[in-house]
Amino acid sequence: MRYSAILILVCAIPAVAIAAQPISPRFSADPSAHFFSDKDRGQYYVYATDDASNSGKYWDSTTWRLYTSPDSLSWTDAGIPLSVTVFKWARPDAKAWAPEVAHRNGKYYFYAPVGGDKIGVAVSDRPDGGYSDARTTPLVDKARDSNAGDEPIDPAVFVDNAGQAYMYFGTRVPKVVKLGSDMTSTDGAIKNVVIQNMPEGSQYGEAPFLHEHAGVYYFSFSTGWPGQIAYATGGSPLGPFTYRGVIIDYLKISTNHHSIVEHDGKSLVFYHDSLLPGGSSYRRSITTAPLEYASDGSIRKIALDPS
Ligand code: FUB
Repeated sequence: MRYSAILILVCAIPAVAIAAQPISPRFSADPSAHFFSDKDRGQYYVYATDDASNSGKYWDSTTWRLYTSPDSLSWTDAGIPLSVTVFKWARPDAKAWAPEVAHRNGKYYFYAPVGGDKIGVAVSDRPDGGYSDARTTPLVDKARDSNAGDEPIDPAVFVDNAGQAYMYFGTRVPKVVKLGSDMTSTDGAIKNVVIQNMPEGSQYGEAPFLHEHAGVYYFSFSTGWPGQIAYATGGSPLGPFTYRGVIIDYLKISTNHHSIVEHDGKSLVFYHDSLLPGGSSYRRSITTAPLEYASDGSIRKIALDPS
């Protein structure tokens, strides 16, 4: 199914004001956005939690969803790239939450939070399906790994210029662990991410994300339930990071979750809201907006559609 997202730029100073349209008429959330230059054509890929197949009362879907686009404007629903049944160690009714995918070594690695207490990793030769469990055990397991935190969910993977991969995850206390070059093993201990100068009353909640821009590492995250998407910057992927501000303000739903992709000089933030008819905290929809930096490296806050 093809679907056009129309972004109307209203004003760019000091905030980016947009009237946003969901990228798909299907309820989905927790976008993990990428531009993969696979074979002869590059495309945007957005991996998502599938809110259309949950009960409507909780995030209890057991499959993930994928959307693709050649230009970030016209989107195709590419179906189910993976379901929890790929992992034999998981209960078949385990909830499938915010996914992440990384492209390396000519393969695609799908980081899958399963059941709220484990993160699995699956591998495929292609980005849109064919994934199989890359291990026979979870990559992170609350019951097995010390310092995995209360809820090892919301993985986000970043690979630095030296080829070192890092995985961020967790609720309430942000976590980071180095990945081996195989992308399917951890390398060393799970550490807490330190965010300095958090404003009074604000805190880390969930949905961590790391990207690099102009030599600076940006650690962004949701501040809770409901949450803002806030960000902090630092000189190393391991932190510490210093709080800088808000990218996306509170939504009318209980969660906020985003990712950032830079391609061809264009920076986009993807997040979920409840813009579709029938939308709610459990019936979310994915939208996107341009991400802009000021000359001091700060990120301009997205002005949300007031409707
Ligand atoms: O979709 C389920 C959960 O809601 C995600 O893991 C969180 O980030 C929040 O968006």
